[in-house]
Amino acid sequence: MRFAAGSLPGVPRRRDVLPVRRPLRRLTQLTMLFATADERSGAPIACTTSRTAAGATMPTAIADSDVLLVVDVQNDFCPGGKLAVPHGDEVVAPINRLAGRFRHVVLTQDWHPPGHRSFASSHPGKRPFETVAVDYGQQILWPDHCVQGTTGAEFHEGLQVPNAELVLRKGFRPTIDSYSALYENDRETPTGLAGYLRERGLRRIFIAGLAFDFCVRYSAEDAHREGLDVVVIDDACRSIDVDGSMAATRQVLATLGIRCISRAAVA
Ligand code: VGL
Ligand code: ZN
Repeated sequence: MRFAAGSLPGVPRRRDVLPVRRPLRRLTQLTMLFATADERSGAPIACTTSRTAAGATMPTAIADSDVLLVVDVQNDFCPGGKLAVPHGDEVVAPINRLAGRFRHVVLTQDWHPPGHRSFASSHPGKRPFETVAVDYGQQILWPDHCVQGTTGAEFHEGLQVPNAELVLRKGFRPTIDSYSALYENDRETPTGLAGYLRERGLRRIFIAGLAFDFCVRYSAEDAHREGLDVVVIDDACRSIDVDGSMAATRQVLATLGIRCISRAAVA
């Protein structure tokens, strides 16, 4: 099965997404082709970046009102883990370096109770990566992963982000999955992060981590919907790539005008 952009299983399509007015930039916005962050596919990621009239890529300077969101850099998403993302551990060192340059950093942690509804093992006769219909749409069934209190749910031991201000746990409600750091998969139940960012005056969010095509993607979409300026640092992400999910993610991000930039372009 292939999933159209905006209609991945586990997340219903929103009908109330309003276009957010982006500030007019003096730079020309061009859609560029970048090397993919996922070495399995070899396909390029279509990204939007900022270029000067002369054609030089403008680095994006980190400001005090920016936050780096580090998504789910946990053992179970790394090689050897229960839901290993290919090359997932390769994001650790780049994220450590990036995080030290941000004034504000938030970490997310996928944090499921045993027997979570998103686990294939909770659905007799179902196997991981099959889908089931749930209240909020189609849900991909995953191998048991990131179970609360287990080693698999811990951050990768190499992750060194001492300046992180908040660790946000998500996916702890037994019957609903939560890919996004802002809303659970019904796209209505808030995690509280949008309010936190708003109250703290953090208006631009850079996103890195695992997995590009699930938790990074939905965090980026929801942050954009909240009116935040969103930047995905694509070479500090890796993808699961289930049934075209990585291509669908590229398409959605490009359609929404969410910038994907490389680490090198973060000044
Ligand atoms: C994730 C699938 C299930 C992710 C979490 O972090 O992208 N994917 N739970
Ligand atoms: Zn999960």
